[in-house]
Amino acid sequence: MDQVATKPTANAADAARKPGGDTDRQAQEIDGFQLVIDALKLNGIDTIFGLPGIPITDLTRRLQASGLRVIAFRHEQNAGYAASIAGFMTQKPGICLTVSAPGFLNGLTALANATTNCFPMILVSGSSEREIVDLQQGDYEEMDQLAIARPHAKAAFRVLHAEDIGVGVARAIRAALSGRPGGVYLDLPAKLFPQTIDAESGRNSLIKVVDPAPRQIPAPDAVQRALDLLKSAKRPLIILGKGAAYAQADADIRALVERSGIPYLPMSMAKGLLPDTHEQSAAAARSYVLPEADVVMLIGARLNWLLSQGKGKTWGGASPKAWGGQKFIQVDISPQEADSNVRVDAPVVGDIGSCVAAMLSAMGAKWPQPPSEWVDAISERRTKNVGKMAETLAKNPVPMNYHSALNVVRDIVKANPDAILVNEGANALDFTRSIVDMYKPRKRLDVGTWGVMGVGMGFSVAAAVVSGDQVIAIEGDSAFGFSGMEVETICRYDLPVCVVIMNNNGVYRGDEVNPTGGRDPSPLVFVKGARYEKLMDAFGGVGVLATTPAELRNAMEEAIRSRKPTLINAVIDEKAGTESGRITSLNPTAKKK
Ligand code: ADP
Ligand code: TZD
Ligand code: MG
Repeated sequence: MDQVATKPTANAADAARKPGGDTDRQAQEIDGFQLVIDALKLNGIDTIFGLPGIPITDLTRRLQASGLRVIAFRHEQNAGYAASIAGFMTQKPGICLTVSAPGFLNGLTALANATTNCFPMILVSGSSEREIVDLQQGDYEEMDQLAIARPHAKAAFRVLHAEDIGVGVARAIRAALSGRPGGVYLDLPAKLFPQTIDAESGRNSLIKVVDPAPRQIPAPDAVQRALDLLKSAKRPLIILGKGAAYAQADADIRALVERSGIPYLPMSMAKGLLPDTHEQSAAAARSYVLPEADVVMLIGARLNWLLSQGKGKTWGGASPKAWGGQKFIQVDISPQEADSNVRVDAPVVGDIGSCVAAMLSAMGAKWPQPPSEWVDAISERRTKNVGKMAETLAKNPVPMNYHSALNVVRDIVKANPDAILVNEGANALDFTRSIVDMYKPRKRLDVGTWGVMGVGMGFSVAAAVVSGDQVIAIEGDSAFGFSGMEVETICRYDLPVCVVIMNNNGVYRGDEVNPTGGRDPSPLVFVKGARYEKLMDAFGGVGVLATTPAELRNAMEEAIRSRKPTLINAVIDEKAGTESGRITSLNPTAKKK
């Protein structure tokens, strides 16, 4: 947040000098619109994701006029997802700007998702007249937005007076970024924007947030307790989560893993924190290491459903809820996270950068390496599984299946390690995660903690805007449908996004039929052989139909060479997927295929 913003003085004066009024009085006043803009700029906010309308139309216009980048979407949910992932990538709160009631609600899903995923984001929504809303007298887009946002946000604020805008924006930024990051709601009623106050006191009311995410140094005894436990382990394991990716402590995290010699597992969005090809990666031996490990150090990863709550069969427990006997070290900024599912023997509370640095210095240069039986057993399984996967990937079935298509994506990402991979779907998600290696931190963005469909195009737009890097979005055909209209946004801003739709004609599979024999199709299938690539054509991008790995490869290479908005419709065998992908066990009465 330390970029120096343009002086509010100049902006206020510029605004007051706009055609229509040049009196001295106006020159000495500043309005709510300008104070919001100046407060954001003062805090280094340079990009806004949103969708205009009453009462924020003029705000979007004036934000752009003041030099901020305003990315306008076709649906607020996508703008919200864009803001949240921009927050994850940059450690600055992503800003989503919406209109009242329905626009606000459209953005709210993304706000709740940001809070769930610990992404820093601020949803700024215009709202209707308080007096009318509170008496329920039927205003245009009437809704008590603050009350509705509160349970879905880390914090929620409303600003009623222009002189409080500086405080409101500062509080929102601090709440989003400090401690465990999350989603914040900022309610700006319509009446706030045209309010004017004296320009000088307006300027003085703005706050440039100092140190919005203060370092939180772990207690030395907590660090020592963790290291003692780690040292005692016979079969230690490190699990890196997206909190570790967010922390941007990449070099120290790598040094910790390498100096300790301990095998590690990356959670989905932590892939690439160390290259997936790293010799200590145990990803290809996951089902072996989880039940076998005796001490597990979690760094920025929660023991939620994605890790089977730290117990049960996955961890070697005798029954679905039984503890597997592992001891856990948990490195996390939230002091309440430990013991949420199973006992944590060594919580280390602090920001990951400070925690990892403290561990490195307490470890010293000579750290006993884990027993070679453990490391060798993992490496043996890894080699076997990687070999098996290589055989599967080399097959060339007609039609393509997930493996033969993703083998191409795997090569393309290897050749373009700076490309950002966005990924959603069920089979399209799970196969991509396990097949496509990542080489650099924060390059894999996906459905996260909720497994939510619909993040695809919002994430893609934000990733391209924020980084300038090529984006590759691997999308299930169902997943794509949730945000597909944003291909227009991708074309409008001419973003280097290559969308690949793994088109298997449906949700999980495309071969389901209506059991009654009636005319309606199964709820799980779509129009067969849909031509998604024509959507991209419609807006001036490049659309390609790919029915073979060679066609897919050519189209992806051309997309990356040209950096043109591209949509590739990759035709996948409609019988290739499994119900719910890898999480069939969570699906009540799942059909066993
Ligand atoms: P994954 O889904 O990859 O397992 P989670 O979202 O479950 O990851 O966990 C991320 C954890 O990281 C959260 O518990 C959060 O409190 C923590 N976290 C986020 N940012 C930081 C940070 N800068 N320092 C320490 N912990 C962090
Ligand atoms: N709605 C939302 C917002 N999130 C969800 N996760 C779902 C519905 C349920 N769901 C999944 O969990 S995956 C999925 C849905 C609808 C789509 C799977 O189909 P796909 O991928 O075409 O995207 P595959 O490759 O066909 O499995
Ligand atoms: Mg599908």
